[in-house]
Amino acid sequence: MARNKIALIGAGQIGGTLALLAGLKELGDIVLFDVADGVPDGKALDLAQLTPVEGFDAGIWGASSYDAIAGADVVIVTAGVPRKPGMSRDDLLAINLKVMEQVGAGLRKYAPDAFVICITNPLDAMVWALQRTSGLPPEKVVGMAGVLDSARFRFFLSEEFGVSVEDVTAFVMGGHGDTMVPLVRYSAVGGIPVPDLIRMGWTSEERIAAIVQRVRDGGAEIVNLLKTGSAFYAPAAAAIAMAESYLKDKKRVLPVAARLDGEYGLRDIYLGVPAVIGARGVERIVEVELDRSERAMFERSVAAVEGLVEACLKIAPGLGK
Ligand code: A3D
Repeated sequence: MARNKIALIGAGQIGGTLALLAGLKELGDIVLFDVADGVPDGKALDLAQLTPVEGFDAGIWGASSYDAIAGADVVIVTAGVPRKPGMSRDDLLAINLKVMEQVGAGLRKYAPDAFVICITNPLDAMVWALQRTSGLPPEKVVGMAGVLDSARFRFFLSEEFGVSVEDVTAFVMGGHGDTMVPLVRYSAVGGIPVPDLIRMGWTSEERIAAIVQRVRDGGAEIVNLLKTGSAFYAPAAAAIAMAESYLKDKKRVLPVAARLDGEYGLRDIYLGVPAVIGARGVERIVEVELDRSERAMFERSVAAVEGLVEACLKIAPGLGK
């Protein structure tokens, strides 16, 4: 059986880490694509030279033309520019929307059967645009944010309780950004819901509220420390977990930005929801019950994402059909 092929569009900080993790996990051969002259080739060569040391077999190549992604099973998209000082969110949106148009055309032509994971920000709008520009089936185009945001929540909870990260489950829904919805009620330690742990005196409501806020600010906390660039190890690991669930038909239940088609009363919008990821892509969206305050947070998040999509449509009205 031939190896799987994984194409990485964008060979920056996250792209390089994705290639390393995909290689170490032997998920398949890897193509790194980027418009920056020499960068994908340099990173691919460096990584290829790591394979004898780590002892895995994978072809790792750099590329600057889209034909190199032909036949990819999984495509992970990080192409774009980060927000620079003085640049508004709308400026960033306009630039990265253009990038999604290019990537979408490449996918449509060379990798129409791939499972596509978008990471480029602003996430929920970019994955929506990528599905539109590529024309790929919505169940095969998803965004990565919830796995990362939930991982941050899990890590902070594990620190709070002094327990293994393995035994902490946590759950973040909604759009990626200030309005994300960390769901305390659906987060647990060894199966014990966090509200029960508060009642048991393991922690307090105030401390959990502070953790929830830290999750919301998780990206900014790292940007402020790094000064240049944003988080890349954990975002890459999160996308690899999604790719692995698809390639191995694991049917993991992961929070992903998925296209809603009536779920949560919404249509034609990408939003972070729990979903079963298997060989058919998004195989099922889980509609969890939200209480009144969770619903209010979720609706704020929906409004924020709708605002971003409207901004995309102003720039590229053709995407609206
Ligand atoms: P960075 O290291 O700048 O890599 C981006 C790469 O994209 C660069 O190598 C560019 O040369 C390349 N690029 C730019 N334009 C194109 C194009 N038209 N075609 C192909 N490649 C192009 O950034 P990064 O890897 O740190 O982050 C990548 C993206 O992920 C950014 O948009 C971040 O904001 C986003 N991000 C999202 C999350 C989420 O949780 C959703 C977390 C962290 C980062």
